[in-house]
Amino acid sequence: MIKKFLDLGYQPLANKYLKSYKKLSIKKKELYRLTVGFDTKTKLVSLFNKIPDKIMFDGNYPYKSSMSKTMTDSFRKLSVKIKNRFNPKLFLEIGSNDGALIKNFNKNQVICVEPCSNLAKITKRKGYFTYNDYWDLNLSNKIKSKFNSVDVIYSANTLTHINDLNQVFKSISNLLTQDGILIIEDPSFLECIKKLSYDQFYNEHIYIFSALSVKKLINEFGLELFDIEKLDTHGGSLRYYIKRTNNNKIKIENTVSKQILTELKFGLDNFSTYLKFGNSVKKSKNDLLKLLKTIKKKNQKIIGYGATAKASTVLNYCNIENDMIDYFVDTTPDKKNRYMPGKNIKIKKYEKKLLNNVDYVYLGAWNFSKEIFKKEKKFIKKGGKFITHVPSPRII
Ligand code: JHZ
Repeated sequence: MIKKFLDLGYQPLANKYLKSYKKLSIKKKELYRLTVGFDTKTKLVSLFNKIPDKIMFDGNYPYKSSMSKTMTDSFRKLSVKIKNRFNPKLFLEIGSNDGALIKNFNKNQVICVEPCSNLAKITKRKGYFTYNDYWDLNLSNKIKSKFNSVDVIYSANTLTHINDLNQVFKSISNLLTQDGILIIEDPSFLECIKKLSYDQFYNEHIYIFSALSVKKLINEFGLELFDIEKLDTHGGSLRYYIKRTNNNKIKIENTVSKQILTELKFGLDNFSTYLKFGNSVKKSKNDLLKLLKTIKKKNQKIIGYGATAKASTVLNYCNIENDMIDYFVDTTPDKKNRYMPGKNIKIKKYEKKLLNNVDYVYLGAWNFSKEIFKKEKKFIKKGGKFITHVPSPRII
């Protein structure tokens, strides 16, 4: 049974940055209710309102993984790890985005799968074999008929974006060699609770995984966890290493039971933990608004840094308009001169000078705060301050 624990109100589609501001309507289905639930049986956290893939991921998808050094560094390190530990002859990435990971592999070793045509074009142009398609059984069969099987399948921040998880894992199992490895990485729900980062919820994040839910989910497909790595990326992620249950050549590391125990100790199998989280989110909203209003009363200027999908949730849930945040800055070319989803807040192409005469910078990309603080030493030295809502609204 799926029980509701969080209601983030009516929200626009994240990652749809309009060219000009327009008030969106519920009637025209430009806004939808963002409510989140916990399945007491499967322990899986999911949105109630699931938007079809084709609406979310089209040929104008703006997000590019390569825009953040933290991510390109993380992918470079991972590629070395994969080569050393698994040495795949054939490597497949589901959701290859702009090729931030696969650029570290040989072209003849890699198959890319990317539904957004603007992104698939980039890896194709770089010479990587790319299927511009959604991950499902049809595609898996198509790949099977050409390549037979794949040694390592990897997917970061993608499987949680697909409605039909049963088909996802069936299609993976269909293609993996007997000794094949599946590696997935996604934000950890435990970290999300600890950091009160409710902005991890937006239409694309249909599911938020925990080790508990992944263990149960993959079991049905003859798959099991054999290692888990904790990552700092995207506000705290888990990298799950998965093998076929009947593959006894690989040892199951104690990182798996350790993570599951930590999650159980924290109460991730218990609905009351989720209800508590939902109540704390309401307080976080009030505290953030209080903080922003106090600053604005002093006529000080606040801008946003990182026009993230996460920030879209915060702005719309807290109803933050351009009388509080003047504009956002972002390095992504496709977000330039667009508007934050649902809000009359413009996104300007990042330039250092846009931080001149700014008193406070709200961290839309709080998950990259280390990288941003390093870049903005001058702003900090001149007395500029940052604002975040994670883990509680405050000035840094
Ligand atoms: P970032 C997207 O979410 C959507 P978002 C998606 N659903 C998902 O799961 C995650 O990514 C992985 C900018 N930036 O990664 C670049 C700067 O401008 O937190 C990006 O637009 N300057 C697929 O949007 C944004 O911030 C900088 O110095 O919440 C970061 O977006 C840095 C470091 C970033 O993901």
